[in-house]
Amino acid sequence: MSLKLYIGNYNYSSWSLRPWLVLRKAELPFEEQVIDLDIPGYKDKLLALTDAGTVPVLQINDDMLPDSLAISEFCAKAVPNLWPTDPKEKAEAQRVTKLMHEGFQALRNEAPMNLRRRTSKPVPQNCLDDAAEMVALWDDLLSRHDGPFLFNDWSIADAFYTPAATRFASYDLPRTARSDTYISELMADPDFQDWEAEAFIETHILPETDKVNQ
Ligand SMILES: N[C@@H](CCC(=O)N[C@@H](CS)C(=O)NCC(=O)O)C(=O)O
Repeated sequence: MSLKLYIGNYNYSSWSLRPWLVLRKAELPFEEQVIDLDIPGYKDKLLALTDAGTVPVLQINDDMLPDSLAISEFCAKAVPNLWPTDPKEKAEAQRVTKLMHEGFQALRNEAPMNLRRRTSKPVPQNCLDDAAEMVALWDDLLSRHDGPFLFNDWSIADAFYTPAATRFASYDLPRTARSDTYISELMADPDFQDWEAEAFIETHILPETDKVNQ
């Protein structure tokens, strides 16, 4: 089976980072190709891959699979233990992953992933509300597990919250000591650090994203 993951820019593409981490943890060999976002012609390139017109897209032999969660589920079918093995834990991990896939809109808009960014400028209240809701969710899960991850061992849920964790660091968002430890754990992950290293040498800039909260 040959796998190729089309991704957006390392510094900004939170949706791309998620399945990239899952593929790494699954130890599935894959090629990756960056498509520079927000430049003339970029949308045509995305639409040439799939009708979704977004990245990430996983090419599986000759088939194209868009969407971070669908790609992660594909990996979970191929490789066990990307979800918790206990059925109740798995259902809860899938629920909180879906929550991240569909929600926290204000946090996503007002504090977009921008790995090179470090600022302490105040963010709007709706963003703070999302951040507080996320911290409460993490604290609840971490209090019921031994850690260091949301469901003890690393799972797809942690992949989905990794880009969110970076936003707490980038925008200096309030968090509890327990959540701060979790954020540090995700950001110290060697696979995440490989991705972050690419973001630090990447030269493509998304000016609109860089302007958020300036
Ligand atoms: N629900 C999709 C969202 C993907 C998405 O919005 N990706 C962004 C990059 S992070 C994108 O392709 N943006 C380009 C555009 O919308 O024109 C997923 O989970 O993969």
